[in-house]
Amino acid sequence: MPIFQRGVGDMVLLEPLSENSFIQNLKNRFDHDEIYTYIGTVVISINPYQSLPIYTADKVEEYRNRNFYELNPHIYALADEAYRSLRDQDKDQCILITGESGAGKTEASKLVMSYVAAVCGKGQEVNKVKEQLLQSNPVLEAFGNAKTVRNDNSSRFGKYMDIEFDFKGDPLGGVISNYLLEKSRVVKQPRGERNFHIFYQLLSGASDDLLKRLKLERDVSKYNYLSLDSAVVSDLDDGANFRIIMDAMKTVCFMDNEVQSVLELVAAVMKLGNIEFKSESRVNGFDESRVEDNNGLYTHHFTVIQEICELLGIEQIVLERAFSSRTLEAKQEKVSTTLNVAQAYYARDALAKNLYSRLFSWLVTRINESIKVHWLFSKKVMGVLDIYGFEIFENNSFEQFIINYCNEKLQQIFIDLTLHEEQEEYIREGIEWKNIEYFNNAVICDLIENNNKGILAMLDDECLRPGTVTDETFLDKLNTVCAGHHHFESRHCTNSQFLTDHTLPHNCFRIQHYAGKVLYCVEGFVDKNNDLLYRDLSQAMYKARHPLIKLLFPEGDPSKMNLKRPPTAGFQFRASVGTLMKNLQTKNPNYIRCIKPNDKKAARIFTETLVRHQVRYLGLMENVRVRRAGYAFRQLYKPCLERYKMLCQQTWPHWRGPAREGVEMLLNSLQVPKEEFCYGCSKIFIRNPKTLFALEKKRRECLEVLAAVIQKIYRGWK
Ligand code: AD9
Ligand code: MG
Repeated sequence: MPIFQRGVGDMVLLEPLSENSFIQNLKNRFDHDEIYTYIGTVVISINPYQSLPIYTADKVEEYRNRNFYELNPHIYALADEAYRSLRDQDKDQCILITGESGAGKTEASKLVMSYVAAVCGKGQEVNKVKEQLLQSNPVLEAFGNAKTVRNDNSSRFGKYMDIEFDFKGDPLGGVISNYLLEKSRVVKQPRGERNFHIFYQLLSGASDDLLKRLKLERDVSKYNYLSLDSAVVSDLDDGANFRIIMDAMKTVCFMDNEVQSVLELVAAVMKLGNIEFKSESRVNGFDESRVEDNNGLYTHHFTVIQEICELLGIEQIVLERAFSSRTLEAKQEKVSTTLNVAQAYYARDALAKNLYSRLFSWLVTRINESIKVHWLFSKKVMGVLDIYGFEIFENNSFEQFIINYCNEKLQQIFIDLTLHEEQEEYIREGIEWKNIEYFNNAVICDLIENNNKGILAMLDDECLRPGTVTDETFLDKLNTVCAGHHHFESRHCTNSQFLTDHTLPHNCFRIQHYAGKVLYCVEGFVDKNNDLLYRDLSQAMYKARHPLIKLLFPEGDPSKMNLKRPPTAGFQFRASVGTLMKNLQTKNPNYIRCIKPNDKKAARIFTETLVRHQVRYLGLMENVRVRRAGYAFRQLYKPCLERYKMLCQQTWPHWRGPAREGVEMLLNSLQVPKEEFCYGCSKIFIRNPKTLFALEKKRRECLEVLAAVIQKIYRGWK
């Protein structure tokens, strides 16, 4: 097999092509620290789990303004190509980064951003914009990332960032959209995982004085919401990162008082976990919850609830009342019912989750204010999408369901644009084509998002239905409606024999995702989808004197009482993913497919079975087959002729006939072998990237000669 020492850079050129040779090629390259490999214009990136000297300023210079296939495969080549087509051809771009948790998506997105920042315009104003765009990353990572068993810096929210440029290609600013933060993490973390980074960073990096102002103690073990077993992550320096984040917030133009407000809320969330409740018997026989009068953490003269109320500017009695009773509104009548201890803990956790996730959304809004483009002139856009990767844990809940649904949608867009669309184009252009089979995951997307019978729609139906609604009634419904769907399995599917798996636990259903089977436990689905916060709590928050917290709970405003139920979490997510997909489809896509080489987060280990699995589900073999059977490059006749007409006497400077004939004349005169190209109805198709590269090289040489001639004439005139 002619695999060169460092493997073949573009899988399209791999001979012979098989799954084994494909993986061998990846391994061969990975062993030589070549972590990037192409499939045509798609970049495969394998996480090296070590810092490689391939992102230096010299490397940036090397890739700058160079043809995509000219140099060794690199993420910079993709970034450069995307940036240049945006700048020179006025095409909006999007960078789609996919891969499972820990595969390197977030790092890849930062590399693309830093490359673009390095090669685009300079100047004081432009540099400020660049700094702000780049520095938004550490801020959002501190609040939205956490250590999981898969990744020490796992994104627990989805992020899409539009970077906007002027006609010269200078950055003007941007807009960030965030997708559903995994807020359940605030109050509970799976074994071996941590809460969001900011909690640990604050405790470790804040000065004694700041901690005192926030009524905090440095010791992580003092806080119930912070997991202890993995509080220290070997590669993370929480203290140093805290200072980096504080600086980054300054760069993104947070005022000192805003930073202080944010930290006060973080402290309050942390302390909420320490409120305990006890049961108090009432005359009517009911038990009512009371806040336990325990000692505050910092000064032993205060109770925790006192400290929280001081931090947030809330009257203690108001918050205490909201933890022991709730007001129900029925037919314009207000009825107050008491909360028992379990309900009080539920209310406490709901408040902590809501406070934190709303704070996170506020941070995104606040950053957007800073990086917003103020002038209304035509702009070009590069979107960078970095979401949470596909996840299979021991226990998978609503969050994994949402995350994996998002990944299905991205896989769908990849299939649509690279496999389906590619084959359709050949047919449209009248080019002879043999169809290549691939798995289309549209059927799984439909199982989840179908308006009537989709899992999310049924969950909403359950949540909105009057009567007793539980996770079990939801599962019953799934068992009836989804029975018979080839990607759905459960223990009690009705009207289906062959998909009833008696080995499955009672409270679970299983989905055969494109990337593997995932068993979801329905526990908490209804609750998390409902995402309800007792009105008494939102009203208590709205009454707070704290400037930020008031903003976060607008529904607590009694004058704007809205009895309409807010949309469910699932509904909102489905809608925002739908909008995102539509947005992506209007842009020219650039793909980075990230692969995780091992499960140990370790350098130099390439676990073949793991990589094989990813290669399969990412559809990379189909991708390379379509690409090979087809043509690497295509362009409408007219722009193609315009670009290369100088290479042929008959077409230069003007070609008077139809563009297609001009291109024919051009390719014939350059003696490009016949099997290298094919004439479609409106486009020329070129098979091998090397052919295109040769054309580009000739064009460059020609331009140099022309430039020299012009200079000579100019000098002659002088
Ligand atoms: V998740 O879906 O958010 O859980 P990601 O985003 O795919 O996941 P991430 O980019 O966070 O993974 O990468 C995980 C870790 O791998 C990083 O923290 C780095 O330590 C390591 N990594 C990833 N890419 C590179 C790289 N190009 N060079 C060096 C890398 N290290
Ligand atoms: Mg990530």
